[in-house]
Amino acid sequence: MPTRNLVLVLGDQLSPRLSSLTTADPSHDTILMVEVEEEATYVRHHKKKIAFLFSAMRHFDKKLRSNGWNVEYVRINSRDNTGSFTSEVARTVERLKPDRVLVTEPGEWRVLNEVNTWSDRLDLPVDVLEDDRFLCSRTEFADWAMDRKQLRMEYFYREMRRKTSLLMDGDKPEGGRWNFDSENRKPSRTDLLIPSPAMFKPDAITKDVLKLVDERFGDHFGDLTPFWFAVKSEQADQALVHFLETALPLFGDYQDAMLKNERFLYHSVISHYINAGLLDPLYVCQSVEAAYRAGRAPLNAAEGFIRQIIGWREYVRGIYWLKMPDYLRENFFEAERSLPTFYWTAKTEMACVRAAVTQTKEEAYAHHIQRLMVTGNFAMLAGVRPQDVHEWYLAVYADAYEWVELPNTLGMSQFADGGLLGSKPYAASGNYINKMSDYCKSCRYDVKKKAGDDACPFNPLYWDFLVRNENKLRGNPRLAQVYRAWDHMSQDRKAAYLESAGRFLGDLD
Ligand code: FAD
Ligand code: DLZ
Ligand code: SF4
Repeated sequence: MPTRNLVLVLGDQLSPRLSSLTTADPSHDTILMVEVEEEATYVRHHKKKIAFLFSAMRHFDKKLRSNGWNVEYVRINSRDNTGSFTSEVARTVERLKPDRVLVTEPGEWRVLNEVNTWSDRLDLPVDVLEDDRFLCSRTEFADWAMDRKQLRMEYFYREMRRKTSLLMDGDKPEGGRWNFDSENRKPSRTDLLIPSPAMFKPDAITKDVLKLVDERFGDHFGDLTPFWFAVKSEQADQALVHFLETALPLFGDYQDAMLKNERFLYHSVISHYINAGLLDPLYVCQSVEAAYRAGRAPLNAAEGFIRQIIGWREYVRGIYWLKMPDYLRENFFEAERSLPTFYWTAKTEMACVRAAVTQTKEEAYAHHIQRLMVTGNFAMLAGVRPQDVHEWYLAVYADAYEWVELPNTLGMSQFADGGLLGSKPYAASGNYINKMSDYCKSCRYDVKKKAGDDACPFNPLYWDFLVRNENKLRGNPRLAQVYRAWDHMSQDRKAAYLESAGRFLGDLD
């Protein structure tokens, strides 16, 4: 039967309720899924991330077929594979001669830009449908942002609570407050019983993919095995249930904590499932609310978790589409240092950075505070070019797509947008890391020392960063106290800080 619509389903669109799939008709339309070199290498993604996506795509293909869809699935090692979305769509159009191409809008500006050229190139209508897996559409966010001087997440989040009715008590927030974050900053404790995320054994499809990724992308960063990610929605559901039962109750309390021997703490480790389409974000939040209503989790945990998804996740996506493509070039501090090699090798004496990079290499995962306050904080203090930092984060995490990674990295962690996302840079000395983790106990540096060869590098770098960027930051009211502290410091102390920082940065080069 001739194909009426050719429906392109991308690797992060593995959801049965995807707008392109609900618009299409299995009796007339053909689905196209392609594993392409260009997507795996435009940044050299972590091996585990490529394996996760290819395996999840292959499982989704199987499910679509069993539901009666006609699927054209092009494997990465297929002889005819031309290596990019554009060339593969063109090749399939040539062969199947559909009336039109349907695609749910891609998550990345880069890909959407490409898709927008297809109608002319192929001489065919190309329909780009809204991605309604997000709760806030791009236009809705743009309307919210219009005429606002400051785009603060907290106010956006309240709108999303009202819109979704999550944790609402009539028109009031459940528990009388919108935000319970003040209860969510407990430091780490080593005497807690900490669960681990649900882990799954690779099946035959995944084993094939692991072999393939090893052969083809063996020189990319990261360990391929042990591989324990869910690769189909039923498993991702199990991972969610496991989180609700074992970790959610303490998620809030220890959200900002870090422990040397606990990589996941009470985090859900489901962002890569949500972002690829294996879990629906609203369903996840409703499940968390149900756990709270049933008395299985406290309000500070449920609210803190739901805020991450309907607040931060939706908000950063809104910012991304509002500000792209210029956002990619932002560099408020004019930072120009290249990313230090230890971001790839973990060969550094800083125990906190070593732990975060080692874990990233082994798991393609680090939790939020490691990303923000360890690797992100260090890069900003050291003056690394934000675009280098962005490419690293995009490549190394299994959950990374530009729409979510870029605002988090460039905006939240590097302050490269000059304060669109946050009212002050997330800059911190070793004291913060020491308070929230047990890393410093086994570090060769001394977190209490302010300057000198043994001093924790975060200490002098913190002041060096503030002094280096004084003209851009002194006017920030949230930093007034910090600059006052600098002003009151003795000349000797100031010189010791700056000299230590200079020596450390010189050695970095
Ligand atoms: P949990 O701590 O259990 O949080 C629950 C869920 O909330 C997550 O699964 C995620 O879906 C959502 N969430 C939490 N924080 C954020 C946030 N700031 N932005 C968007 N969603 C959030 N998240 C990504 O999904 N992809 C990225 O590429 C990414 N890059 C980041 C880069 C930097 C520099 C920073 C500071 C943060 C980044 N984040 C990113 C946000 C956050 O670190 C991850 O979502 C989180 O660590 C994923 O682990 P988890 O599933 O255990 O999350
Ligand atoms: C990240 C990724 C990788 C590594 N490979 C593929 C692929 O081969 N085929 C595919 O459809 N998608 C892949 N992806 C996800 C895409 O990069 C993602 O869909 C776009 O960036 C749009 O968000
Ligand atoms: Fe990190 Fe400094 Fe602590 Fe070492 S002493 S772990 S470098 S914060």
